[in-house]
Amino acid sequence: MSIRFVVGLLALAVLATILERPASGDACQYGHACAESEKDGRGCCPAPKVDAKKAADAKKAADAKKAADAKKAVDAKRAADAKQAADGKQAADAKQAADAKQAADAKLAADAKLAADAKVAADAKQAADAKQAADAKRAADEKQAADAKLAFDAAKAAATKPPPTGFACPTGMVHVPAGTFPMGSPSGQGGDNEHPQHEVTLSGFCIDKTEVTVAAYTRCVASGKCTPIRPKKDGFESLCNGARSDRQNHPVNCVEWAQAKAYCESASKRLPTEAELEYAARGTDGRAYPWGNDAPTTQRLNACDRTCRDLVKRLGVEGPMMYDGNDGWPATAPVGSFPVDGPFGAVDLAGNVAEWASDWYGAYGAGASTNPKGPNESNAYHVVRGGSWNANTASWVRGAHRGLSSSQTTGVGLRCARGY
Ligand SMILES: [Ca+2]
Ligand SMILES: [Ca+2]
Repeated sequence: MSIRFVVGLLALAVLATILERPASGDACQYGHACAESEKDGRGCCPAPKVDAKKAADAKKAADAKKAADAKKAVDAKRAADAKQAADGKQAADAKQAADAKQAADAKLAADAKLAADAKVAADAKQAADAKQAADAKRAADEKQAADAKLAFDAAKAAATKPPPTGFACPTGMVHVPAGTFPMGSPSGQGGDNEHPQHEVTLSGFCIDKTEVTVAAYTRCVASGKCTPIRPKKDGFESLCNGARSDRQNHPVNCVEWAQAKAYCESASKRLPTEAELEYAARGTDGRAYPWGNDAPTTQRLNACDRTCRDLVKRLGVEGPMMYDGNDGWPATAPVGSFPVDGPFGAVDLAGNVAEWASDWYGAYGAGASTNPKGPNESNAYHVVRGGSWNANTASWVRGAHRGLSSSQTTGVGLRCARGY
């Protein structure tokens, strides 16, 4: 017998020993309890019976959980994706809105700038246009003023040309040469209607040396060129000279303006203008009265002296006197009774009767003028100048004093003028 054989025999003997060793309870495969009758020879319970329903439920539960987990995961992913998408959309929208706002702001700013630029340009153009217009207006005004001055100077030169060689005024008239004088009164002097004092240039003219007499007017009536005086029944008609044979050399009074005008025209003359009457009374030196600046006296004119005051008082009118004395005449005096020449030789330009001017009465203009003729528009009044026998204040017989009347009075007569 060989060694190998012997060893083999020994191994088999060991193995047999192991297999024959008795089983013990703690070596059972399954740990659950079972009936004694079910135990095998080693006292071990058989394999437990499988509970198919429980397993199926468990599996189902496991499957459900797995499915739920999967769904949850899917949902979570979907929600995450949705959120991401929403966030992306929100961000995109925000960006889009921001871009739109930026674009709008940029457009707004650009528009505003454009508008501002346009306004600046428009303002600049407007200013330039206004300046151009102002310059043009100024230039036009200057030209107009220069032209007007040239025209005025030319008219003045033409108006003030000397009389023809050898010219003489008709009998009974005095020559008043062309000239320029300050018409009206300086500010602060004289009546309100004597302002503004303004420069007047007159052509030379002839003016009656005296007021028109009753005799002269009566001759005109006889010739058919004048109408008879019709005294108003005002209580003073006894002082109208026309019906009095003893007053043929007194000034005609109670004469209407239209009658005075007709009388002058009958003699190829005209009524003097207001400016001519003032110039004839004052000349160029601005004197207050025809004789100068001394106050009126009984020696210088026929005005309302004591006898005049008494006369009018008898007729129902009480008033002051111009001077306390007797100038010789309670009412009118024969023309030329006070031979105190005015600057050009006419007499009675202050007092006796005031005299109709051709002008309608109106306010003075401020500008210089040549041969002014008064307002173009008619009104109720014509100008009378010089004051009269019933003037009871020195102011009324000043050369600048402006009287006015709408009809005949005992204190208004006339004298005539003519040009050449
Ligand atoms: Ca008198
Ligand atoms: Ca007079």
